[in-house]
Amino acid sequence: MARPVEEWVEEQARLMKPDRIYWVKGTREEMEELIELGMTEEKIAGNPTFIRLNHNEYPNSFYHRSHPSDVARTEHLTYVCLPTEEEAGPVNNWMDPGEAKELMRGLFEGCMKGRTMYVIPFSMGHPDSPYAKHCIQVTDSVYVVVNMWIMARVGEKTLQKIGDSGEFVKGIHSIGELDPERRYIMHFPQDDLVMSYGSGYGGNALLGKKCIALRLASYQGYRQGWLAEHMIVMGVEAPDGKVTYFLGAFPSACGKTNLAMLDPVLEGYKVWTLGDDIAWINVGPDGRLYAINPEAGFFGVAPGTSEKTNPNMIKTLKNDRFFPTLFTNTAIDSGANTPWWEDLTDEPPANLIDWRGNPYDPSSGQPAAHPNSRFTASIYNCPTLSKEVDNPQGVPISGIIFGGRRSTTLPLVVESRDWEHGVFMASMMGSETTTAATGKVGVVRRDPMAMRPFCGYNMADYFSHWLGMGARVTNPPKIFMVNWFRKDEKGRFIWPGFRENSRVIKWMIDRIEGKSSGRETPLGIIPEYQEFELDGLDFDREGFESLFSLDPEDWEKEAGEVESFYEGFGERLPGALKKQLEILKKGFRG
Ligand code: GTP
Ligand code: SPV
Ligand code: MN
Repeated sequence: MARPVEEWVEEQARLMKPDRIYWVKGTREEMEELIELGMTEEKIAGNPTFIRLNHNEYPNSFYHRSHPSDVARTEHLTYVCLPTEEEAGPVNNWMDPGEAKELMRGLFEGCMKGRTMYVIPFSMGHPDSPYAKHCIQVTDSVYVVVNMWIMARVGEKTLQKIGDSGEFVKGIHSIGELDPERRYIMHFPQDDLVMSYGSGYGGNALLGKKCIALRLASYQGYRQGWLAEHMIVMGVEAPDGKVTYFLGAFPSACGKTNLAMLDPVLEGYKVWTLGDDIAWINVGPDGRLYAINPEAGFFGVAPGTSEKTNPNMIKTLKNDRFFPTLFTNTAIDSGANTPWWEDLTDEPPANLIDWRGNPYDPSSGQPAAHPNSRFTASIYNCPTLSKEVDNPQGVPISGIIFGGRRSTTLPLVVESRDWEHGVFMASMMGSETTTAATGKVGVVRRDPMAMRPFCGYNMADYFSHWLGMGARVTNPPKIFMVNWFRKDEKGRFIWPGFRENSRVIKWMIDRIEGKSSGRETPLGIIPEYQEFELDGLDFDREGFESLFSLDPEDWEKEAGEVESFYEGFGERLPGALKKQLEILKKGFRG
């Protein structure tokens, strides 16, 4: 057994003083026992941790209601603790590592008295992948243990991999009092360490996810020459049987999960799912970019998911192969004892219980499910799972898609002229904020590569790293930018989106294969009307153009906003990006 792990765990136990230490083995029977415990003894804000749902409709599914003040990531309480503020950069919160550790030790001191400390050994990435990271998280939340079991590869294999090396990523977590005033998510990239206190929710508490697989890993990738990204991984099979692999970065709650398991409307096309949130990208032996999904499950946004928008996710949620599936902060249809959320069905069922546990009043104007309510489901339950999902080397990438949520300004799709231009486009990405994080919703903020909340070091250095990766790969993937969210004057989405997005993907594949020519604009290359598959959709030429119009005034404003965002990075910002911004401005001035 891995002695260095035991010593580290003992040290945490001396600090947090749990009544018991429980080493998670990672078996199904164990999860059944923990869920049972969560239904009987373990409580969150007075509620049982788990409630059994209707297993005829949703096999193996359980419901969880989190503390009402703990329903999303809290970016203002999330810190990157590198030695200097400059290294963390202007878009991260920073605290001196020594000071932060002292603060956290104060909070952790004795916090597990009367409770059990669960020790979760898990690997991010298939344990046999050369790119996998072996990790240990301690936590006092049964909910976190069960989620981690679905989301990561939990079990003794991780302990074997760590062995006596002492090399493992460390996560210390306690839900504490679930008090927003005593809540911090602290990252120590140089120590491969995360300390998280006061939240039991999602990215704040399932430390394998955003904390380890993105913030710590992005810093490691910067040091070691690879990338950790907020991206989906998917294969798209064309009618000729050829599979093209894509990465896709979209900010939180902006369509990654939907795209990752798209059911194409186009005859003969098929999407194969590899991941819906995180990708680790390495240069392979042949000089191409290869990606793995370090996770093993989906922690997906429930509202908006339906048979119409994402039939493959509905199948995933009803699949009984991998135990269990969890629903957090959705509503409950009390008649059927099934989860319900907005747009699951056209009409809400009668007798809903809302996400807070109260009878739902449809006339309240409030949603019944929390807008950031989520499900946790195994990727192995997904009907479109790629057979390459456990390939330790990953899959070779031909296209990278960056997407934002913009009512105006950005076209449906645009292709970059080359790698440098693509990195520039991704670096200036703006997107309207969503409920995935606390704070104001619907305001445009710069979210470069959809990584603003997840980059574990100075974003200017991150841009340099991206630029440098292009030079290291032979045959770099084509880079595209998309926007499914453009609206007309009446505020309606112009593009039907969801399954129809396969039309955009088809154009990308045609571009990768050199089968369509596109048209140059100051922003990049957009499709010609006649080369874009619109059969079966009600779009005439004018309608099509309204998806692609580039308004010079909008772009002058946009360029101004990018410029001031860039200014925040001072001298650290790569000159190539400033140069690209000047080219863009000149292009629109005509
Ligand atoms: P995280 O898990 O938070 O990282 O986000 P995600 O990007 O995986 O989010 P998800 O795919 O679940 O996005 C959900 C939101 O995007 C819902 O509000 C959907 O309605 C919306 N959405 C997804 N695809 C489309 C689309 O093609 N068109 C429109 N209009 N909305 C879409
Ligand atoms: C996101 O917010 O981007 C998520 C959900 O994927 S969470 O795990 O809570 O970060
Ligand atoms: Mn995400």
